[in-house]
Amino acid sequence: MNPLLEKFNGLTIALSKGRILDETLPLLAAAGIVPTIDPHKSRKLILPTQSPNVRLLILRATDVPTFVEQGAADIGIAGRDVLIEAGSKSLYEILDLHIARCRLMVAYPESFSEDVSSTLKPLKVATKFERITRHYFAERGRQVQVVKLYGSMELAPLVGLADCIVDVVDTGKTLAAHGLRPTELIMDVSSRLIVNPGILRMKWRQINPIVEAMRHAVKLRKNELSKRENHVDTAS
Ligand code: PRT
Ligand code: MG
Repeated sequence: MNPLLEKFNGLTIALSKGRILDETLPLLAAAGIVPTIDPHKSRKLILPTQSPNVRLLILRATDVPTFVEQGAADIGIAGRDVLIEAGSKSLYEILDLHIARCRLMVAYPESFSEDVSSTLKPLKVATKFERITRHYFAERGRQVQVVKLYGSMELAPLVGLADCIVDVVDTGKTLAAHGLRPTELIMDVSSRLIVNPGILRMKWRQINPIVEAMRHAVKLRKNELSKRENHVDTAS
């Protein structure tokens, strides 16, 4: 039998590959969870750790809520943008990790004229955050036509596919490089540790020490960062 199909009785943690992963690994290490295979070098999607009772799943960010909700993973880490877009009512956000911070914003081409936005015609918005976008504009009484994309949103206004975009912004360089200006903040985003409440009750003794160790590591990291910021302030 394929050993990967054998039942695993320990703790399974769903991680987002990509940019969140680098900042996640030190926080996990602080909780004593260290993969025995380098996730950046391996093609494996299930990674063992130094603890035989803990394994990691390396997933596409948008799939993390599904794995945790369905109980295929016990806990998970994903951006707030992804979690709110998933809209799951059965996930519990247990800790803000303060990593992979960014903002979800509406961005228009620099040449976009206000007159167009004030017409009764629906605003065409390109985004992968379909639910959040509909909710945001509906709350403001603005009719929209959402163009669902899976990436490179900034291209849409340049080729006439949309009037504006809703996307995650960090430095703003990607938007600027495409002549787009972020104008409206929808939400601040950071990555969160999520659990399935039923599993949290069942596996409390395993999960709680990990959460507390990560909480402590997040606090230390925040203190370290603000010390550095203060140092830059006083030096300048
Ligand atoms: O790429 P893929 O489609 O597989 O998945 P993904 O885009 O969801 O994964 P990934 O790894 O790109 O992002 C995962 C999570 O990281 C997001 O859900 C956010 O919570 C968080 N995050 C933090 C970001 C950024 N910062 C960010 N800058 N996600 C994406 N970006 C993009 C941004 O949209 C822009 O296109 O990075 C580009 C550069 O940003 P600027 O503003 O610094 O130029
Ligand atoms: Mg991406």
